[in-house]
Amino acid sequence: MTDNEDGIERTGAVREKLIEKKQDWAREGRLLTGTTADPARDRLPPGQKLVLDWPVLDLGIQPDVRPEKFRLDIDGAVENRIGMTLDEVLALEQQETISDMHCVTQWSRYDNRWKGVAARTLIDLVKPDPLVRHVIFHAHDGYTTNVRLDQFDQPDVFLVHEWEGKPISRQHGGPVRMLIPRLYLWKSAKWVRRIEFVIRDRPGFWEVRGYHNNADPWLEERYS
Ligand SMILES: Nc1nc2c(c(=O)[nH]1)N[C@H]1C(S)=C(S)[C@@H](COP(=O)(O)O)O[C@H]1N2
Ligand SMILES: [Mo]
Repeated sequence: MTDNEDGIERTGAVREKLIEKKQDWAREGRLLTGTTADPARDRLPPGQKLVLDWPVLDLGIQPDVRPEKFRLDIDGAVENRIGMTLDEVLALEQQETISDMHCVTQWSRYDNRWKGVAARTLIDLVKPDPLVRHVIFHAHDGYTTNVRLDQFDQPDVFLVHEWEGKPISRQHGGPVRMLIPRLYLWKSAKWVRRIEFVIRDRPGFWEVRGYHNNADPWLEERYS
């Protein structure tokens, strides 16, 4: 158990062996079928298998983000930098969305019902500089991931806090995580603590370890 200056407890340890194995897979191009699919016609992206449960994947550390300790900073190259408590996030306009999830380790899960704040609502709040092209997500376990601004600014992208009518559990990144359903799930940061708008791209945890920068499951962009 570790506890640091943000007062958030973390249990577990970074699973170095697992991270190395996934890095090897990326180097070898494991799981690649070499095909693409058309999201207008096919629901399951190439090489994916449908699951009914919801697997848990992370680096091995699960932060215990108590609701009263939750803070979300949205900053970088923006007109209004903001910091919000959980109550302040919940006071923003809430929307429901249903989406599929696709993980690079080959599982897909259909029809997940979420509740949260649309990416557009966040963008309107902070007003990114016109030069901003990318968004970096920082999480409480030290995880980071990056997407292009145009991938973030989509109607199905949300900061979510409910799944199937219940608060998102700690193991799935609660109280609040990102949801970017049209990209492989590693782009959806659990335990998000900071959303940073940037002019120049900066690859995240998996992106520097051989995963694709763009991560479109329909184009099977698993590895770079
Ligand atoms: N903070 C954080 N977010 C993360 C990860 C992580 O290790 N830490 N793993 C990513 C990966 S690789 C996947 S597949 C999904 C898994 O989300 P789940 O555990 O809710 O299925 O979270 C993504 N977001
Ligand atoms: Mo993943």
